[in-house]
Amino acid sequence: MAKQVIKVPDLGGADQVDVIEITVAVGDTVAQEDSLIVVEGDKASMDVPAPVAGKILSISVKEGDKVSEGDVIGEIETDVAESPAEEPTEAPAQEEAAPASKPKAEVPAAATSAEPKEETIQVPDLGGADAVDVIEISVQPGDTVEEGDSLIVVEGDKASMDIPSPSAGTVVSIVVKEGDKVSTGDALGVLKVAAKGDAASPVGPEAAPQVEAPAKSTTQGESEPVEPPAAPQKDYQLERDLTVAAEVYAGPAVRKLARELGVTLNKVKPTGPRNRVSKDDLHNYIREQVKKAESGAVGVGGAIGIAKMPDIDFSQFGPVNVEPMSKIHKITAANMSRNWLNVPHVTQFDDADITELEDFRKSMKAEAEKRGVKLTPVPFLLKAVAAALRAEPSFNVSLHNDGEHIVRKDYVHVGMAVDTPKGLMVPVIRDVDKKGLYELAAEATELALKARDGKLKPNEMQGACFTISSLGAIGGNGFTPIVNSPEVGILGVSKLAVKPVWNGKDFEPRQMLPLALSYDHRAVNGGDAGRFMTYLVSVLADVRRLLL
Ligand code: CAO
Repeated sequence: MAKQVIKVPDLGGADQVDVIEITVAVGDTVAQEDSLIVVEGDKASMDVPAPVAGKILSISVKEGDKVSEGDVIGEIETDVAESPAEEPTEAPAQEEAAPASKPKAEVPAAATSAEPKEETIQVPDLGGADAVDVIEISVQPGDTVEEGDSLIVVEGDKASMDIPSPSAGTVVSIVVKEGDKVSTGDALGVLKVAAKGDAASPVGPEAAPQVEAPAKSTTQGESEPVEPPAAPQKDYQLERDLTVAAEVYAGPAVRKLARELGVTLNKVKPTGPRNRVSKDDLHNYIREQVKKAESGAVGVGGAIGIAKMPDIDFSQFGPVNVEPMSKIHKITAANMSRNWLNVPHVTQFDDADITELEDFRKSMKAEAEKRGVKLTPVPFLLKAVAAALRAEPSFNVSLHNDGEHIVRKDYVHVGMAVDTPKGLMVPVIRDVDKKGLYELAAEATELALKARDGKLKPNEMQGACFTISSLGAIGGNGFTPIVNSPEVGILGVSKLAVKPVWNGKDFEPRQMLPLALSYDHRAVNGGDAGRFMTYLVSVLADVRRLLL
């Protein structure tokens, strides 16, 4: 057994390519040349294969990272005992593994004429790969191309790559078609090279860049830097799209275009050979989507299109005054639509018997006032919700945006909806489970005041696991609150009412607090919610349970 560091192989001069897929997990056993990760640059995507057979000990990169040749991507335990002195990171297998990444330093057959000149376009050095498939023809005769524009896309066993135009000019002819097999040096077509004042760019295998193809050779020998993709902010949606898209057959140019247009490739109907998505497929997809959106059609059996609301001139019905919405109101409206449309809501109702809680609260009111705090039902609700989140940890979760993971939280921060003149604000009380009732009452009052004065800081409105929305002081006997996603649930509290409750012998007047629990049914099931609500109601019915 020997441990071997796995490094990124020669990328043909490309630098800082994106890791778009991790194809193995720690503990996986792989054969030599099995794909470990997939990287993608401006013009090509390629697998980074296992240099040897063995067991994956670690993977030190993640999707979205940028890597360059020689970067460590993980460790593998090989079956073969190696000499300790041997540094095995540049295993020979890598050479084969990156077939398209070995540029040859051949001298270009440079054209030096200043006149426009027709030149044969040849397949560049494919790094030893032979008879690769032509999977896409990106240009047609008459097209004007810039140096570096993709002419055709080829695909071998381990990588697909664009064959870029060696010079700026006009495509005279393309002599290959999709499905053909080509090798280094094969003629692809003829290019009329634009006149240049200086020596023209080389034409032929030597000139073409390899995997990443950044080397738009200039006379100074500069290479143009690989165009960095959009700044990789932490965007779960993008990560998920990349993961899904990585499972689709498409050339690098198509992938790049899809990324720019925000299209998830697996939604596009492929028409190319081997179910490959072409640029035309992508354009057709976008055209269809635009048509659907414009017609306002409601989709059947697939994505739901939402019919646009008609513009109505209300003044035709009577006098009106049209006012601008506050910024908070606009943000709230956008968030409500987003949450309402994205989160499959279920709302469960119950009444908590808070007769004893109310007796206790009222008996403590004077003492609380001496301490400068107002003891309303809200601090009790905060404390009870925190206890329920701890007692039912399956409810203290969020659905990860990738739709494949559940985030379990070991903290209990609770949001509290506050009605302000400018709109709804939701300050967050942190570590509610660790705070006493007076402390919670003081904090709730302070945050509500800050919210009404517009003085909440952004970090005072972030990080809640759950929200309480209390309309108890206003009225009503029930409402269905909207989950403040990515939180898992929200408790709508209505006005306390004295109701007759059967105690087994008689109807007894009890102070009943109507509760409505809305939750994200993707993240939790009805059973979790039922247990959460039952526990919550039992704690509110007997606050001594909070001490247990
Ligand atoms: N039933 C009956 N009375 C209640 C009650 C309930 N469920 N909850 C509170 N009350 C009483 C309080 O005890 C208090 O009475 P006293 O003054 O006699 O003690 C009175 O109503 C007013 O309470 P409050 O509003 O000062 O304080 P609170 O702790 O109940 O609420 C806060 C604080 C910030 C939650 C509240 O002021 C608020 O803004 N609520 C609106 C939230 C909202 O808009 N939700 C909807 C969101 S979705 O659109």
